[in-house]
Amino acid sequence: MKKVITYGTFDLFHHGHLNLLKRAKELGDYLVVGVTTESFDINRGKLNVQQPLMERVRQVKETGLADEIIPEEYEGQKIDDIQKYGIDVFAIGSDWEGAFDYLKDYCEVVYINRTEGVSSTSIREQGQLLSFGIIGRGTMAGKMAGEAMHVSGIRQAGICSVPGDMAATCSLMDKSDAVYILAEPSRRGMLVREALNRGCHVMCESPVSLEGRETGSLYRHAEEKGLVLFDAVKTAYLRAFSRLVLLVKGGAVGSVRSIDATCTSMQPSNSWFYNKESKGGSMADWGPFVLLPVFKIFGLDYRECTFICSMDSTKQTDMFTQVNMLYPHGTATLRTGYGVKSEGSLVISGTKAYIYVPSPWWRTEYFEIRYENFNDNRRYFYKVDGEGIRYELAEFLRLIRTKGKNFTISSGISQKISSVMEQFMENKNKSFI
Ligand code: C2G
Repeated sequence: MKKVITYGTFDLFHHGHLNLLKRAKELGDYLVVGVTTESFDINRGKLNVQQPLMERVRQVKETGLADEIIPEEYEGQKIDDIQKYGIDVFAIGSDWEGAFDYLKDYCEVVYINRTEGVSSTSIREQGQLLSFGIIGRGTMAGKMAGEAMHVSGIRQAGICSVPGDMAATCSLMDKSDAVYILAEPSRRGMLVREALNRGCHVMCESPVSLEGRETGSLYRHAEEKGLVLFDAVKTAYLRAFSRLVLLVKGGAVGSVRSIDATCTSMQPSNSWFYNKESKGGSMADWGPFVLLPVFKIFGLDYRECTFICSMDSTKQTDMFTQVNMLYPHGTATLRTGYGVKSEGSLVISGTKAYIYVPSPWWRTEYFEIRYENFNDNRRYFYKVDGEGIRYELAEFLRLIRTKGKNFTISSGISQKISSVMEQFMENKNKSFI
């Protein structure tokens, strides 16, 4: 019996996929189809797959062409499968011409002519290409524009980089289905409201506003209008970070007693709003990042939150801030700084073990669970492509498409980040050094 194998994502199953499976089946007597898992697709940079694995498997099954369906989970699996299933022919579409010649050491490799004029990407984009405007300037605005190119389903509507030019800002909002807002912290709340009023979905740098109640009201406003308001703390959407949170919640380190997180850089990334009027500063920029693990792990009900702060006397903005938070069963020490050099690590200490995430933990690909006996230590790796912003962008698009709820950064977390900022700006429980 001649055994054939082929692989694919088979998202939004179309006649190109069907032709491919028919031709593959004709190459032998028995067809094995490998369907990619979500995590394998993310790893190879395919971020916009719309259907879950089991739905894609069902579609392949319904063709009646596959004798066996298996998940494709890791790089290098094809060689394992060829050996494990005794495969004679590996077949794949001609868009992969040459890419799998290395499998010729194991079986025959056939590239099947691709069906022209149809693809999952084109189906995804039909009539639902989201026009995306960027409001703000500085490194993140440029990075966002670059990363948007890696997420299919987005058409860039333009960038408005003149701070305070409301006419240009509103005209860009009117041309956009969704906007990314990276204005100075003091203007964000106002811009988010304007964008929502103009019917735009909004992705906003964190904090969304500098007042807890204002942020809460913006989320309610978005909900009433059927729009997505999305707090863009990109770390939350990195796989390493979300897996870390799941492990902690599952008890991997026991009960968590303390969280220590530090984010510092020598220069402010957006120096144009690093001044008193804009209310920028090390805490406004980095605060949401260091608060993220605390709110995800300890929850929102802290007992106390105090600040120790060092100010830049000319700009009258904070250069270094330490936040001390007290919870019923744990504590957090968070540090943010500009012009202060430190180890940008995250340590989560529990009763069984601790998690260590090396610098820069907010862009992490790697972390370790460390035990008393170092032989028990475990290491976790998750690749991050590009700037890592594409993952949050893909999630933003998914929420718009599915009208789903954001469990990664809920409106409650976003609102709490704003509340801490509000307390900080009002000099509540703040000492100066
Ligand atoms: N295909 C085709 N014609 C199209 C579209 C897709 O023949 N118009 C083929 C592809 O060449 C591939 C299969 O259908 O052989 C599945 O395509 P995708 O779902 O896009 O999967 P792909 O990303 O090509 O995954 O390990 C995964 C594989 O390497 C291929």
